[in-house]
Amino acid sequence: MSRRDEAGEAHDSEDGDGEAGALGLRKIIHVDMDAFFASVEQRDEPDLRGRPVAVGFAGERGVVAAASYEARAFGVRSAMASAKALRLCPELIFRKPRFDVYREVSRQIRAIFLDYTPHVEPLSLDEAYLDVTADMRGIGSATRIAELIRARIRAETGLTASAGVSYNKFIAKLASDQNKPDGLCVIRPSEGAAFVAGLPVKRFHGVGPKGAEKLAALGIHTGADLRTHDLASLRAHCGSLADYLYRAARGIDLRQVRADRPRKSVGGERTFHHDISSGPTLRETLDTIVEIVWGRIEQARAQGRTVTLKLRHSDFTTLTRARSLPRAVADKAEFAGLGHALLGELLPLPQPVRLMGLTLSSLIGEEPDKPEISAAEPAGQLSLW
Ligand code: DCP
Ligand code: MG
Repeated sequence: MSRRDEAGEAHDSEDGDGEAGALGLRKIIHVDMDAFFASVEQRDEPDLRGRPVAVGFAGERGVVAAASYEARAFGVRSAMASAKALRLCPELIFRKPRFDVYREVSRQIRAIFLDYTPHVEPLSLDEAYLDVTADMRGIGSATRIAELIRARIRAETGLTASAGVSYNKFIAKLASDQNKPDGLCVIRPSEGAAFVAGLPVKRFHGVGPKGAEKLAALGIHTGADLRTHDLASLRAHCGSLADYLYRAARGIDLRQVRADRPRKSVGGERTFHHDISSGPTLRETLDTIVEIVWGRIEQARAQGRTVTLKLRHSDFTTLTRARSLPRAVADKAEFAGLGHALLGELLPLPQPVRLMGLTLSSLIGEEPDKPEISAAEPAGQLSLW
């Protein structure tokens, strides 16, 4: 929708898209880098190009964070145990993650997005939603904007990205996955419902492996199956995700692209110079972290119900333990007490740790939209049940 201002120039209105906006019809691009960590390693080490590469640790407890498309041909996937990946692909080449480099690329692509719209919502280091309804540079179509962005990412980072272009976030994200790697997929409003009907629900953002199992137990495997269930039945079985799924099955998603997502947690973590396994040393470190984090909580005037303790082993496997109260954590002593109780459950440790973190979440007044999206790196598998 456009209107004419006094200077006679046509431009889109920022907020009121009238009827189309109310129906959730916007122009959304979802951009997602291809095999992100692995592609960065192949870019920076040309010998790795064209070969099966995994980013992660090869050790017994190691996990694959990212797999190059050459590795995927053997069945290697993110979150797979490294030992299994090596069985599937004995020539698999492992590289350790270099988060600083990934963060730098993430900054570069974000700067490119912001050249086309201020409405950029990052989901993780390598993906973001863009609302380009307003077409602020007068490029003419969302598809063209997506093409320009993909070309610039390639030119400026030496990496490829895939993009989905559609009328809402839900479909744009599914579309970006459709023609990976280095692909573009456009789903128009008239095509949305049919597109969704044909997809397995496990591809829906927010449906993790457990969610997919639950839906399968109800006989729901595809978008078309989902559509046969009414809202009441979904509410009975899927809790807070029901409304989202009900609309999703119809190709509808009313969520806005939110450039500044509310803060979801306040926390802090510490990486050790030497790996630690001694209980008393860990407890001392926890006290230091409590001091730092509680300072941040006070500064942010945050109030939250959930305390999460994170421990990362030297092979990067991570353990988390969380406890939630029915009300906000009252003070520093209670916060510390909960942290120590969580640590107590994990002691003695089977192997030393290199990092400890403590976080306060379920912040009062800041409960996020569904589905809950991890804004943190690396995304991991989202699960809403
Ligand atoms: N990542 C991770 N652990 C996971 C999943 C992902 O550490 N369980 C990291 C490594 C990935 C990056 O996040 O490179 C981006 O995740 P994606 O799900 O977008 O996967 P890729 O970019 O690797 O591949 P694709 O081409 O399928 O997007
Ligand atoms: Mg990706």
